[in-house]
Amino acid sequence: MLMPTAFPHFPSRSVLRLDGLWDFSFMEKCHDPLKPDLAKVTYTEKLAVPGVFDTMPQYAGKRGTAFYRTFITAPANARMLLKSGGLGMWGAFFWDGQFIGLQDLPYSGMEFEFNSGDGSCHELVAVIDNRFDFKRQPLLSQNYDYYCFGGIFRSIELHQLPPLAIDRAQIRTISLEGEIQVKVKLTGEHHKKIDVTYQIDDGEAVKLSCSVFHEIAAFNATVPNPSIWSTTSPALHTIAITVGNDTVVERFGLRTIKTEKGLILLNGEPIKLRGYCRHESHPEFGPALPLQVVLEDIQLLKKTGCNFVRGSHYPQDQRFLDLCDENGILVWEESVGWGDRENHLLDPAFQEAQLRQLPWMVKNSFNHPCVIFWGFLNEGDSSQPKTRKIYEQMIGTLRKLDETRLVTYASNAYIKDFNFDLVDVVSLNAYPGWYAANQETFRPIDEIRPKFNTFIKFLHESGFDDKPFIISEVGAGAIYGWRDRLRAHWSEEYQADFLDEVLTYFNETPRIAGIALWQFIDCRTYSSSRALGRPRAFNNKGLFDEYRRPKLAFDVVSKHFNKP
Ligand code: ADA
Repeated sequence: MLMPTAFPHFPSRSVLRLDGLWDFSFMEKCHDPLKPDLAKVTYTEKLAVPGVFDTMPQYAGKRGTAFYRTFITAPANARMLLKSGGLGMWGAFFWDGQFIGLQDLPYSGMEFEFNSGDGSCHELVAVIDNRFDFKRQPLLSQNYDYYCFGGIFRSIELHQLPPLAIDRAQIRTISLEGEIQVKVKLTGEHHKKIDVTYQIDDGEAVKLSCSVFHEIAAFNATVPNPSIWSTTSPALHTIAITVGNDTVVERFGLRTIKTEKGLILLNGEPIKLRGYCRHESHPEFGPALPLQVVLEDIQLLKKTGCNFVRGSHYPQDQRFLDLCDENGILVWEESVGWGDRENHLLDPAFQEAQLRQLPWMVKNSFNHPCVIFWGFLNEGDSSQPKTRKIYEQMIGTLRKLDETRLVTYASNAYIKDFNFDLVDVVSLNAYPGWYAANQETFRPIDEIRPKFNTFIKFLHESGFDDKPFIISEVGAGAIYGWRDRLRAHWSEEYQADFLDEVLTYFNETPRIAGIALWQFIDCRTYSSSRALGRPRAFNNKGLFDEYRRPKLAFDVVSKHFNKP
């Protein structure tokens, strides 16, 4: 089989990739971006898709409504599917002036089906809004410690669908010896029984007749020459599935992920997770990273000996996950949420949007062997009993969508957290030695061990010894190039000393199953007065700066992470 480079791949369909230059117009005060008067928009220039407009010289830092337009040739009255990989902060699509889809979940890959209508030349407009407005966009807020960019972050594709089409196929590992379960989700016209043909890698094509239940055709199969996926040997397999005139090629890995007695087991073997939280961010491209930058990040991650990335704080770019699959990097993927307090957590619109993110995230990333954790609600108000219900709902939804992965959330409620009993893995964000509890402490680094030791004691006393514990954030800021003989806060020296202590402690403490240092690269953040605590309006706790230049701590972290 000719090997595609991106998955899922639909070789039998007509697929238009819409990346390129689109006509562009910007309006600061569009009253209702869901009902724009498109006839009145004058397109004055061209902008790149994918791309963000609010780092471009003319629109830098601006908030408002952007109109992106392109023209497409498509047959009349055809069944079409628009696949948009992710945008921000809010978007709506119009086809020949008619509304076809709302992409209101930032960073989530979403899909919209519609009919192409009359004629063959069509206008596609994406209306993108990057204004903070809780009513329109309850998932993002100006308080979040990362810049909320405006634009089309990831590729857009247009598929022409046959009357019976394959949505996705989910592959589950039943045994590491190569037994898999395949669930093919169908859309369109189908009978209760359908003929399916599949081929795994270069094996023989197999034909079978399958019952369809709730639009899903399920069957078991055996990988002819199975190889297990692991961090040291990330073997991948492909399966091509044909139903009617539609074929999908999915890539997967044979691996299991479980917990036992406080340990994380990959393929039945304990593994200690060593890595970073990573933002998809760049001063010029925002989250619309060129593939070269994504690849550069992968190479830097590997260079420091990391085997784990927490994809903070949103559903990930599929190209990054593909590369993690290929390079044996484990991933925690999470939905959007950041430090939301009780008033947000109890708000019905916020909750609805929170829950609606999960099926998209799971659908898009299900077949990536690299993804081992589903996460949500970073630093939500988990010490408030009233918020427990939304935690239960998020976890319940995730488990229902995917019983094969572990569920967790990053807590900063420390020993006051109310919801640890619900998760598979307890994850704690804490900044001892940086945001010092006692500002008079002469050596703040001395706060690190007691802080985590107290937490480990709390877990023991709460009866959570069986749950793995990972440090999901810890870090110290360092401004690239700022060197200081006194090794003070913000210097590269302080960060290097800090991470040396954190990782010495981590390596010595078997109770800690993993660590995600905050953070991999510096990322742009607040433009408000909150930036007073964020010099340069960047979160400067990266091991690399925003241009991926290593700080002093690079050697320290590499030394610890590369220890056998
Ligand atoms: C948090 C948060 C991160 C970042 C970090 C920090 O706990 O989850 O996004 O803001 O703190 O740098 O303080």
